[in-house]
This record gives sequence, structure tokens and C-alpha cells, in this order.
Amino acid sequence: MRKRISTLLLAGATAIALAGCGSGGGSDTAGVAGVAEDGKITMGFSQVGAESGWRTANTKSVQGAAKDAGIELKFSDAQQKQENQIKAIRSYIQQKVDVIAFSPVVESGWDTVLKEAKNAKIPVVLTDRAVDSADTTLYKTFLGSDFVEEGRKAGKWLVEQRKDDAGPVNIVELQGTTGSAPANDRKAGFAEVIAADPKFKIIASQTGDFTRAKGKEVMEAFLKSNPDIDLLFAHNDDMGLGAIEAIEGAGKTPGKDIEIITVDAVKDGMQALADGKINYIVECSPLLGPQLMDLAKKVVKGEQVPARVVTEETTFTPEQAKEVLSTRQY
Ligand code: GYE
Repeated sequence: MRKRISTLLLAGATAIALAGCGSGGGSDTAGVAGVAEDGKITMGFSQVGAESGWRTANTKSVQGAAKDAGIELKFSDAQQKQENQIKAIRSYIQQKVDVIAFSPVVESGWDTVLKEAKNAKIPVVLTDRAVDSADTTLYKTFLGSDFVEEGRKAGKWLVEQRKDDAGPVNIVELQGTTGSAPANDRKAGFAEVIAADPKFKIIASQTGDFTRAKGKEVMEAFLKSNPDIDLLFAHNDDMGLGAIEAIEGAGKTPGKDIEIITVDAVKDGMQALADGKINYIVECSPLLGPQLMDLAKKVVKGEQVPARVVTEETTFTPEQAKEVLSTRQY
């Protein structure tokens, strides 16, 4: 028996060495035996939370793709708290996973824990959101959307729609989670484009933390203090959907009295777009799982990967939403 275990362990060690991977496999004997037989990779994944429809779809995509790729996934939900993500990453380092993937809730404050992963020779893949670390050797690659471009697309639609309008166009903005890459970048991209004409005025801008409840609450406050809102730019569908409730509650018609642009294009958002309550949606795809698993396999093998992998995305008008709604995956 002892001989069998040591043979398995040795075979495991060989498999790991052949794969060019310095770290171990699973944390128990079964995991090690798995490495021995089929070179099974263990990934530690720290998810932001479950704040939106986008996030739920992203979690499903990651979990499904890990299964399909034969990768053992250790998954944790940080409930939108950076300290929870740091704890999860430290625990993955301790468990000697083969690769760590995470979607950083905010951009700053990651250097220390990323250095710990690097010292333990565990490669890190950023997915969905970026970090602002000056040292880009702290992670192997970053897979996700171009959020600045998403903000620009929202701005371009608005500029085009209102080109014959003398203005002013009073805009309120529901920002995503404070300090997160999508909130920072969508805000910047949108502001850059609408700066072309001073008739566009952002009269209020606050975080709704990417949730429906917060989006509703902040929109209610906006409506109370600003009688003349022409348009809402919400950094995701969920906040826009919460805002729709607030607008209806105030006796106004969303999509008409107050136009709405959102980002994501999850099913509920697309339904509201088809119903005319939202006017335009910039797509942001949560289906990152399969690409993430491909990248993870490559970095574990020590293969070269591009420093940045950008997701392909489109935009939707109400007519386009009606066409694709029935086949929307998420
Ligand atoms: O837009 C939002 C989610 O990071 C792209 O996070 C993601 C964003 C997405 O909560 O709905």
C-alpha cells in the first residue's frame, strides 16, 4: 500500500515537473492522485460577489467552464469586500493551488498579496476587472472588457441622438462600485465623449454599488433634488432597473420622460429595453469562463499568453433587443 501511494506521488511529481509547474495539486491525497493520473489543475477563484445579474452569469460561466475543462475549482464569494478577497487568495496560496484567478472588486491595494502569490510561484490571472499595480509581473494576463470603450459607446449614442437638440441635456449618473475598474473607466469614457458639447451636463453622479436596491435608492434621491432630469447613464443594468422603479414611483415614464442608457445586456435589462423603458444598452459579456480556463491551462504549463485579452462586445437598441431576447443566454 505504502509503495502504491509513493508511486502515485512520484508520478504526480513527474507530471507536475513535465507540466513545468512548481506548485502542487489539490490539498488532499485524492487531489494529488488526480494530478498523478491526468495532470488535473486546481484553480482558486475569488469572485467579487453576487451583486448583479452580470455577476451571477459570470459565476455560472466560470463554474461550468472549469467542469468542461476538467479543472478543479475552489470558489469563494467575497461579498464585494476586498479584505475577503485577500483572505481567499492567501488561503489559495496556502493550499498550493496551481493557479489563482480573481476579479478584483477595486483597482488598488493588491500589491502585497500578489507578491505573496508570486513568491509562492503561483501564477495569477486577472479576470473581468483590472488592478492598478505598477508591477505588471505580478499577474500573467488580464481577460475582460474594455470598460473605457463601453463608456464611450454610451456617450456616442447620446451625442448622436441629441445632435439637433439645442440643450441643455441634464444627465444623472449611477456609478458602479467606488474604486472599481468598470466604475472608473465607464465614467471616464462617457465623460470624454460628451465633453465634445457643453450642452451635456452631468448634474448628479453617485455610486449605486452595481445593485438594484442601491440604484433605486440613489435615483429616488436624484429625483427629489433635481426636477429636470433628461437622461440617466447607469453603469449597469441592475442599477438602471432599480432606477426605473424610482422613476415610475415618482409618476414619470422611464424611457420617455427620462431616457436611460445602461451597460451589460443581461436578460432583465434586455427585456426593459425591448419594452421601451431603457433606450440603449452597451453590451458587456460575462461569459468569460471558457477563455479563462484556456489561459489558466497555458500559464500553468508556462506557455506565453498575451498580457491583455479583450472581450468582443456590441450594443443594442430596442429593436435589436426584441430580435435577440428569446435566444439570450443570460
Ligand atoms: O458590469 C456589473 C457587475 O465588473 C463588468 O460588475 C463587471 C461589472 C458589471 O456587478 O453588473
